[in-house]
Amino acid sequence: APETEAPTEVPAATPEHTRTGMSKASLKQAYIDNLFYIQGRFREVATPHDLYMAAAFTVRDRMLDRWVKSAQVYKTSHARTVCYLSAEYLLGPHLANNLVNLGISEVARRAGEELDLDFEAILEEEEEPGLGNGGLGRLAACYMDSLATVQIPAIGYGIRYEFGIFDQDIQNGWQVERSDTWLRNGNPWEIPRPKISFPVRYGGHTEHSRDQAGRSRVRWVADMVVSGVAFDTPVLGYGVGNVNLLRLWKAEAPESFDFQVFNVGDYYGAVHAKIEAETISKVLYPNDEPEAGKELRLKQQYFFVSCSIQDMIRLHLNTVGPLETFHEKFVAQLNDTHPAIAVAELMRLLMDDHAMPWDAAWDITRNTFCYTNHTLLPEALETWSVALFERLLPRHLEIIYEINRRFLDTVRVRYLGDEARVARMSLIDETGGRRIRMAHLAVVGSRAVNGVAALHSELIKTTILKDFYEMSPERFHNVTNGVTPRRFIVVSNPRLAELITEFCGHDRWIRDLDCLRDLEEHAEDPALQARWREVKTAAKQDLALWLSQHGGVVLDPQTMMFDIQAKRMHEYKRQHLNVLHIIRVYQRLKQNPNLGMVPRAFIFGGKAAPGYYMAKLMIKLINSVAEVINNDPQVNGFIRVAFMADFNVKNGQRLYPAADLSEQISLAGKEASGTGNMKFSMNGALTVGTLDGANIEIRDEVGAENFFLFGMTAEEVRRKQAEGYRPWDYYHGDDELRSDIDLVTSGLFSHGDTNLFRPLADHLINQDPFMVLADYRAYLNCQDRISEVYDRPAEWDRMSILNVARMGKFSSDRSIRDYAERIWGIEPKPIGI
Ligand code: OX2
Repeated sequence: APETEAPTEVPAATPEHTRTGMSKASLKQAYIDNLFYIQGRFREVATPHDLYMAAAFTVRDRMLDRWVKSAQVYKTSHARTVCYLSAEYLLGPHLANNLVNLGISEVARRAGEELDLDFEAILEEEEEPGLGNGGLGRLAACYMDSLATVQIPAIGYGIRYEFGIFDQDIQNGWQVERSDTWLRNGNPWEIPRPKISFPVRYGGHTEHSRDQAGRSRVRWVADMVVSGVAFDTPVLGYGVGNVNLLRLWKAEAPESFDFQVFNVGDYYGAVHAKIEAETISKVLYPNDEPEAGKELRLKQQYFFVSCSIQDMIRLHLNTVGPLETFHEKFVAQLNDTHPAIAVAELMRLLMDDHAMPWDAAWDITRNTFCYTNHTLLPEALETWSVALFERLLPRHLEIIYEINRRFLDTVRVRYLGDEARVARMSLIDETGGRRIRMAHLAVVGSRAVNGVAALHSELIKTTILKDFYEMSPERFHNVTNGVTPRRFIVVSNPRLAELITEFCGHDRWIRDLDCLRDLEEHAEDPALQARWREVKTAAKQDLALWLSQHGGVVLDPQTMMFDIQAKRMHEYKRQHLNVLHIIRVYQRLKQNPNLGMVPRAFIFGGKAAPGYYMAKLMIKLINSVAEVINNDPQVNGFIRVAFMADFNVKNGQRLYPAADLSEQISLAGKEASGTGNMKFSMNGALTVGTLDGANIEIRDEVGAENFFLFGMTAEEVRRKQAEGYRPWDYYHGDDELRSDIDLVTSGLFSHGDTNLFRPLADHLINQDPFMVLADYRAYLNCQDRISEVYDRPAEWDRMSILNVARMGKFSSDRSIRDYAERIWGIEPKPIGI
């Protein structure tokens, strides 16, 4: 195509230029070419999806250009590499993020305009890969972004679920799940690697023998084989040449297996085997915390772990050589216990396939793995029945027994006669049915263990892993979680990003978030405050418009404070505490319609695990309260309630910029870290929160005076529980609380049905495991304070600016640097552009 652009543009484009060039002209030409050669379309007949695909391929080509260079440098320099093992990656839409990281958002937008494309519509067309449930999966995605940005060679290993987290509809106030079909229209970001595939075996038995040298050898004769095939997604760092790899495994029936069955004429048997194999990577388990305990889930865990470890061994043999140095080439981070079977799998591969003696294999294994714990909730700690293990992974069970035998001997020597301790620390829980404690396997098999926020890491040491901490305290660490400012500021809140850049005088903050401190000196500047407010109001307008178009709730962005709680639905996160506050305000307004109050929009978003009855009832309650309040003309000028259906990454990006107030109200000691708290605060929301998880550190950073704190501390919670917590005392001792709970069951919110919400109310009054009633009064008082401050805009804006200015610590870049320096011992490998 002839160049008609300004002289700074590349001259007459060669094919190479248009394929990877960053100028507007190259982008335009590449876009047209991709539409034609990949989608087989020209502009006039292209569907919106064709237009999106062409954009995605245009961006992908530019990433692949850098990817190849990264791979070459990593390979020839034998770079030490992090392997992040995670059953979940909650990636969110790729296109806008990749444009930002490539640094071509603006020029691409202009190219789009000149081609007469609707840029926003193209971005909207993307189906996000929702290969995770919530915080844990999103953390893995943030870490992939930061690993590339801080230039650490890394591979993310996981599962290419055909169906990710379900889509949530709200029907008649209830959650209805729809299957997520993100792959239906093809995924332009992944590259299938049919030649990178590994067999994964299940079942059967083991045969023990001795080789000629008299060493014992084990053969595992399995009775099922599936094949794991790699699908690679490039992950580009922001403003750097480094591209890392996200390698997700898809389960297929191995060809040879098919043929075997074919040869004996069992055609249907072969088809059945194929279906059974493919089932393994079919669907993501939709639980956030509680453990699923399903056989297919264990199959999934072993499936992706085995493929990943086999792949690491292959890479090592191809590049470095002898397996004795495996742990010098790789460090493998276990994202919770879901991949903990990796400890036994690496042992098995080193010993059985590579003839390594136990001690050498154990040395390598122990020096390869590190383990991150994400929860203290007892119901979320994974255990697998020994019987299931024996049936599915007989060889691994033997290895686990042997690890345990050797480990418990060291415990016995260290703590003479303390058999109770031995039983507590065992990898096998012998109380009740025999079960394998995956957290213990992960700890024993790892060089380092970490929690995800300061409080959480302390609690690990005093509760669930106390014995292990006492035995080897030097292996316990804290790495406070972080989130990527690229996706959660630059992509989702471009107006704020621009304003920050203007007042900081630079955009270095995007890769060095501590630079946001440069905003502090402007916190009281009326000029910044006015602009700050404009940006917030504009984001609220966007959200209000979107909500009115999706679900029909009308909110006033000019007058109303946007008070948002968006996260998985769970009793420990206490969405019902928020609802009790709404009901209190409602009752106050009904009693005194002339009550002068700051108008508020209470906005919720979050999915409930399909089998979690109480969480689903909370969704129904929120929607029922919304229906009554939003239709009551006496109050709906002051308060409105909205439930945003299908909270996912894309919808989260609409919420975070628009929040004035962020609800982080879990019972102290229950939320390991939380990361939504960081996303809101980075976008200028003030937090109402307990001293839980990363809230504590957020408050330390932004200053206690810029954070709305309420509620018991973890220590007070522990004491109250030990004394015997009696929620009914609170219920009977506080007239307003009683009246709010009674209103829930009065039938007002349920068209006269006094039974619908009874289980929820009864549970609060009688059990209240997450102490909603104990924190109720403190929460209300705090909320009243919040309304007062919101009435003083200059003060609120100042606090909001300071929150953003002091969020540097919560960049996932900082988390990754912490891991790299303190846990992995790994250096950046910079690759220029
Ligand atoms: C979540 C934790 O609940 C949350 O507090 C934390 O911020 C997040 O992980 C990332 O560390 N499943 N999800 C979590 O833990 C588990 C288990």
